[in-house]
Amino acid sequence: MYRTPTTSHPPTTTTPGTNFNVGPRWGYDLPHHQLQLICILPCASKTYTFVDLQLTWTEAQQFCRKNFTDLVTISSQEDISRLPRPTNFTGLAWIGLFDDPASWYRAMTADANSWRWSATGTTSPAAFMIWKSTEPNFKNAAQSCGAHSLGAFMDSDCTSKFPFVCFTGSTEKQFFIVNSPYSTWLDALAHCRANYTDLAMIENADENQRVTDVLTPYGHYSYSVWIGLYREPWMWSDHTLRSYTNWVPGAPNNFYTNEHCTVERSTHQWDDVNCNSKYPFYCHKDDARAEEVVTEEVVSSTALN
Ligand SMILES: [Ca+2]
Ligand SMILES: [Ca+2]
Repeated sequence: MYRTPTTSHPPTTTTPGTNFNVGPRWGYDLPHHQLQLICILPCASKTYTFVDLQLTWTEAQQFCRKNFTDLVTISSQEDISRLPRPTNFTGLAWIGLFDDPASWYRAMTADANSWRWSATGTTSPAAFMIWKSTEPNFKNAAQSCGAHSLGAFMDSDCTSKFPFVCFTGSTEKQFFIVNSPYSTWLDALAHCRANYTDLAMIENADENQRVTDVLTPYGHYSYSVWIGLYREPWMWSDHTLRSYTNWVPGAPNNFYTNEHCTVERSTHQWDDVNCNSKYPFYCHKDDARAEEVVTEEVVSSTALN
């Protein structure tokens, strides 16, 4: 069952690139990871702890989960103002934001930062993917839209302008190349939804071949064309997405092509770095969760008496 085009949620109002939100904004069912962001009163309060140990991001995550609740999650400037950075500490410190390649590198998983098809807003049950040899590489931390080139997938900057492939049908898809105008991924999506079903959704080798075939007569076989693959890079350690960010200008940039974890600088601004670097870190403890445990213990002791 594919979505039907909607006029109440125009897709072109969003800034493409990192943190754009294709799913619920345009009429899909709300993903489970966003349901977790809904705050039911009373909201959980958190306490923050600075841990002065030099650990990798994953080691820090394990430490926080064992001794607190998790690596810190930041949703607002107010959260930042509560971080207990030591006054004499000017170095880098891990926060809970990361872009785990295990979630998206040649994989289509249920994680919030993994690949989706625009037609459904979800991963494909078949999880079919066929990547070019050096892709996906999340170059410059700017490539979160999927293109098709030489019969295989690649990730590209969503603001690049390419021809694109739309489709109609569900059980038997038909694919159509749109040559003009070359469009950003979001504009291509809008065009496909207005005139066809959606951007091309490729779920098996046969469909991949048929997409390749529709490009060949138009001379675009060796060029990149947009397809309906996209993802929302970066998620928090608890696997949620948050709209608030506080990147330092120029970040994230995936400068060394292996920068998938986030540190806080002394200015409280964020940068993406190699997850295997070792830094101190912030943990948070969910106080409401602690109170729930206390409540359960009280009930248990009462029952025993
Ligand atoms: Ca790429
Ligand atoms: Ca960086």
